[in-house]
Amino acid sequence: MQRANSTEIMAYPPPLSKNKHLTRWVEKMADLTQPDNIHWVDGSQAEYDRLCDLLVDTGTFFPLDKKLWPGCFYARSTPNDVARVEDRTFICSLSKDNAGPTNNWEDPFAMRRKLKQLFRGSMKGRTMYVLPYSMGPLGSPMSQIGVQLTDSPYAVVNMRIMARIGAPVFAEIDKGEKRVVPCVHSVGAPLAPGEQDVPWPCNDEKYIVHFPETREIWSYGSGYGGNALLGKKCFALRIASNIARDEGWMAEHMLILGLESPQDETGKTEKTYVAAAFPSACGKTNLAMLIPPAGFEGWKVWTVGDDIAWIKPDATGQLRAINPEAGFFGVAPGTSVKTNPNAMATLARNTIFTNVALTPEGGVWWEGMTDDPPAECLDWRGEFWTPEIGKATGRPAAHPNGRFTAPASQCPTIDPDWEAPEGVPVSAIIFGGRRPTTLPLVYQAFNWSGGVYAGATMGSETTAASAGATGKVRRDPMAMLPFCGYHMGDYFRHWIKMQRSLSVTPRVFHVNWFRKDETGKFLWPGYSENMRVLKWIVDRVRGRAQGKETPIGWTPHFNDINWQGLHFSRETFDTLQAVDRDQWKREVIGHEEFFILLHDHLPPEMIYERELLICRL
Ligand code: TSX
Ligand code: MN
Repeated sequence: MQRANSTEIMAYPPPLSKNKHLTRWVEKMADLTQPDNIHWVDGSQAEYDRLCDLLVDTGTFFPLDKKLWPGCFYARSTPNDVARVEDRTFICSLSKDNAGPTNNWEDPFAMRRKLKQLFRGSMKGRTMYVLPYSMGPLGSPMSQIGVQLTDSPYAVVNMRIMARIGAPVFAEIDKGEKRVVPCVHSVGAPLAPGEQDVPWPCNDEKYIVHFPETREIWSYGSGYGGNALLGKKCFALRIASNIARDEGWMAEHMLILGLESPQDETGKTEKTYVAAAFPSACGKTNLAMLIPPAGFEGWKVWTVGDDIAWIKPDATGQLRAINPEAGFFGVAPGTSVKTNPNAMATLARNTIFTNVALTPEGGVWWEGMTDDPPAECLDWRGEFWTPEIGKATGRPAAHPNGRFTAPASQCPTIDPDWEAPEGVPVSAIIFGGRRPTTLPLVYQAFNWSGGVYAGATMGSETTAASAGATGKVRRDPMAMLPFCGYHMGDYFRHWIKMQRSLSVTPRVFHVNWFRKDETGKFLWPGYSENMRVLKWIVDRVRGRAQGKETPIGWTPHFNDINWQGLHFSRETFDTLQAVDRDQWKREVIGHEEFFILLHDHLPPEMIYERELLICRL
């Protein structure tokens, strides 16, 4: 051991785990990163309160008004640390071929050398938190455990909302029955003795690194969201997708919701669960918390999760899903009582806001929250902002990626079974995208491989908020492009193979809330009205609704949809559902263009499906 005082550091507070592997690894990492203290996270409310006080003292947190926003805190990041950094995200598999062309790859041995160099002394002057977490309900056979070493108390308090953490997880680790995924995180801003800390420490140089074979995560230089809350994208998607492929299950970028019918004559209701994948900016959280419109009296929509689904066949061959998370890390701008009243109720208390605007009353505000902006506020940079200044400079008050971290348990529509250890049964999988043309409001794939093809070829129009040219289709298979921890072609093959372990195959659908007419107007009102589409999906799953056969799949007849409470013309419906053969011929060329990138790993089923589609057109 290099440092004479390392056992001293370990002595107080005492390690909360007796697991020798764990304690030795913590010691080894402390020797590398040289923190001043080691804090074993127990996950208690008292500890959370103390950490929030500490964050207030260092200027990271501002406590919001206790009457307006009880238990809420406000944080601002530095302007160079506002989002996930995809170009600094690496999948360091042993062979480059395993990472595939859609991931950044570096040689794992070279990367380890680089990381050792970066992490050497990186926690000087700070406390290293030993943060154990369970993705999924504690003790569920579908849950997975990680331990994140981090020098960011901001990461710890966010993780307490987003995952199950602390002493009960150490107890689970000490049983020794489950794999533990080691995660090391440093903001990369060591402090010299006596040096004053800044509100948001981070480093210009960032590395978000995954070692899929050894199931390890190393994150350096960022304190923000997906870069720092390692249980979320890094573990629950990139590492878990590798584990899932090896073990025969699926780690997906999907929301999960339950649709409950009104009571029948005998008082019984029917509950149908669906999982849905959408690229960013399609309103996934809004759909997960949907409120049925007029005409759907007695129907209930239940929220299980808004971002990630772990889906596994049970002993009978039925797919079951858990939400591995315990909170919502949602985009604030655009969220309002009009677009998502359930989200607004969820984030009304015990929530952490990052990079939104701060009002003089000690409240938060963001674009789209209310019709009228506050007369004045401090923007996400901490600068004085008025609607006039906003107009003149074009600067929004909240960062477009400003976030809320809120406990899922506070969602008014949280499903009674959202923490069921065995998960909920999944009857349908929905893919979707933001497509101004070509794709109808809804269609059902003919079968599983047709559904996998629909997911593999899905895409979304690039918006002003996304990088690159606006108005082009960006392919984002199963919404997993930035999150699949191995070769995308092998991922399609895994999807195809999953069917063999199923006794009932979930039905697969594609939806598009965003089709426009020639004048650029949205053809579909969206939001609550999407319930009408979900109801058709339920009816198809239950074998009740007739489908209309088209070249791309089954679509609803006008009268298969419940139109009660909405004036919607048959003519607009026909435009919305039209399958235009010429547009679709261009579309398949787009599929081919994307497939070329993956050709040497593409499962033959994808080629066959494309050929069959061309023949039907
Ligand atoms: O979240 C959205 N959903 C899903 C809701 C359950 N949004 C917001 C997307 C950005 C995150 C939508 N925007 C949806 C939608 O279904 N649809 C649209 C497009 C749209 C926007 C405004 C109108 C209609 C459609 N307004 C009027 O028709 C008045
Ligand atoms: Mn997501």
